[in-house]
Amino acid sequence: MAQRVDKARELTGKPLTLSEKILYAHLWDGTPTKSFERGKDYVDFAPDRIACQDATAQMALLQFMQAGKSKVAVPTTVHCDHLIQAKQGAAKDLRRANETSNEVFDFLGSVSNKYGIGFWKPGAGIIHQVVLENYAFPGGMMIGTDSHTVNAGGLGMVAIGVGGADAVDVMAGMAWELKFPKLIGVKLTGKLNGWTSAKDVILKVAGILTVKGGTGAIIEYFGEGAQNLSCTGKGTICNMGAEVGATTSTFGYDDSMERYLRATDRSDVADAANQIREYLTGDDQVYANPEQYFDQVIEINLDELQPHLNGPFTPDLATPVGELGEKAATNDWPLKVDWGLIGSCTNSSYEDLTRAASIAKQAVDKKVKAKSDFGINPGSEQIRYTAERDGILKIFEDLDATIFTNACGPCIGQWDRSDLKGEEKNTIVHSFNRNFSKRADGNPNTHAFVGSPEMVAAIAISGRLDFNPMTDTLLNEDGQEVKLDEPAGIELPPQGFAVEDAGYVEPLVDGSGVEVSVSPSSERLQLLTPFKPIGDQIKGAKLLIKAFGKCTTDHISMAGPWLRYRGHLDNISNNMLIGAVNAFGKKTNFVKNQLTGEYGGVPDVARAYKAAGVYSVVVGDHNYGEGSSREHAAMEPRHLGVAAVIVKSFARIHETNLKKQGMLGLTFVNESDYDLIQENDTFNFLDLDQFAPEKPLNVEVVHDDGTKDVIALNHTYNHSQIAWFKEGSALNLIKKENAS
Ligand code: MIC
Ligand code: SF4
Repeated sequence: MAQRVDKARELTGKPLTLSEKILYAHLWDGTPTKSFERGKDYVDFAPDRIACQDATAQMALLQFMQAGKSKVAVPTTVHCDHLIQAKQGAAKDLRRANETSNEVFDFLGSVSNKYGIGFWKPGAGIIHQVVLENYAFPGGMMIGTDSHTVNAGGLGMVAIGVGGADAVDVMAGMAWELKFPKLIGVKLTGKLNGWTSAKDVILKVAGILTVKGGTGAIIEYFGEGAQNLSCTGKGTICNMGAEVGATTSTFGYDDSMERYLRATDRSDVADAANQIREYLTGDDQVYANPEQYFDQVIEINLDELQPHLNGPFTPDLATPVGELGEKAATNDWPLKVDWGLIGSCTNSSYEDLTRAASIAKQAVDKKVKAKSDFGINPGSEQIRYTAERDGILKIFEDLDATIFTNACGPCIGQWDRSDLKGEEKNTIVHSFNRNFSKRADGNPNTHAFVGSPEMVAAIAISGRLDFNPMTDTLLNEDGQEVKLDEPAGIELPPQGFAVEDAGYVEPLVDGSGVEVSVSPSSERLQLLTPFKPIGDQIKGAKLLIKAFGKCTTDHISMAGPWLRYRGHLDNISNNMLIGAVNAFGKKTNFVKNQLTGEYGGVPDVARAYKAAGVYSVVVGDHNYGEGSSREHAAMEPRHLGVAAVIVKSFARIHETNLKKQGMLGLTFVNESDYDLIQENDTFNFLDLDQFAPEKPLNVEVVHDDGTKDVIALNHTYNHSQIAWFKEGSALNLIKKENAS
């Protein structure tokens, strides 16, 4: 690393940020030979490892199985965490998940065993906590098939969320390509105090940058304030960097990371890191004059930072606690809070649980009954076991909390919420990272607010969204007014972490004899058939839907109950865009079939076009495909005959996913052309046969009355990505290359 970084410093002729050091140290070609232009050059990288979770691993591994390799080329792990529904508590829920998803877990387990992939069983924990505890290391680069892979930035990595097809490249021993990111520096001064926590740093950053402000950039945190944060706190901040669209976020190696590495039984890694300490953080000159070296700089004083609650429906709507009463009244958000949920990959560390428990304990001691229901998802079996040993879980249980499995649970809609009958308007608070409409419980009228675990605990105890624990009192069972003291947490367990069975299964050294079988009649798994190239003559394509407003991957391919079909492309395609609002009529899952004039669900109309041999086109607004890494959001439209997705702007991972699947992801040169698109439009691509990098494409849009508009569309395809389009998908190209 030292040698490569020194070379990069020489070539760029300037001091380096940590992000640049890690990027230049992981070039596919080894020692750097030239400097790259940020935001412009496509660069081939060689990540150190890969992590996949059960909901995305199915498609990733189904693709990998077609790549013709006998083993993964770099260390890879699969984590079973998304498919476990929270309902009655850990023991029962886990048993049920093992029954209902047995086929999928077996598939993932045997594919892992066959191809040399480490397998973390259901109940072992949430991918990003497990990765932080076991695999992340300062100065490393990893990719993962989940947008919150970025969590590992808390241990000084460049860790990036990708679609399964990207992971397949690296598993198959090929380079991984990324446009060299821009750099946003966040200087943290001061020290967190009182009710403010690491979560509030990212809630604040989200308010400043908004859901697309980090697109194409790495966010690098530095300054004395950064050093004052715990390692898992840094993980929280990096994790939620996904919510501003950032490629990833990272922090320089420091004492907090060393403490964490030693506490998680990795003193060897800490010792190795200590030997090249200066290479694992940004150069002093960079942090002294950040404006000269970053594309954008934000400064946050932790001494003054206020606790926030962000929401509802979007993670960047930041409101300081204390101002929520007024805002809720103006916007008609229900003040009564029904649930407080603590957990998810962003906030389920030992420290998080102890800080929240310090609030819960006060409620018990001061005889305050919690007004909302409480649910807790520990981040890993190691955290759960240790927290149980240290009496922390007992505190929550004394407050009648339900301890759910060490898994994603309600964060991804795996939540059987029994307190609501229909689609009642209601409010919940949680320590998760995303709060898109319908995400936790499928109810479009659930107003979800994101806060720190300790703030979630306080709000849930009070049962009111406008409760401000810093100033307000609560009435206890004896009718006395009591106040909650500031939270107090424990960074790392004083007696060390402990665990009996962490839930890890080591793969066979030689897995060639392992049989992987997929039943042709399975409704959950389906072997993939290669996509046929779309070709360069797209004429007469019909508008499928013009999506109005926010269209995240949750809108395109909803999670919750649909997680069931993540390994079966045809079945999961029945959820395609059913959450997107049609700009014509403003309804969801109700679009016009131009061939019949009748209205129907989006997947049905798409299937009708496909059956008639007609391509279709999806049109969307800004930051289309925000959120998840799930490539189903690209594979479904591809499978159902969508040739092009034309939007004002894309979220990074989704745009790449579309390219990988051999379809067109294009943006309006003039954003206002979005307004020209009408319900009965037909699209004729005029110059797709001249598809070339940096050359806009032109499409003729024919309206119902026969009038036409020719619209210019930008794209970011480079030569190799155009080759994917021509072959029908990136996978088709890999197969072809491996066969020759
Ligand atoms: C999410 O938080 O949205 C998920 C579920 O973890 C996704 C992955 C998926 O859809 O499987 C993500 O963040 O990438
Ligand atoms: Fe799981 Fe939620 Fe984290 Fe996604 S954000 S990995 S669903 S805990």
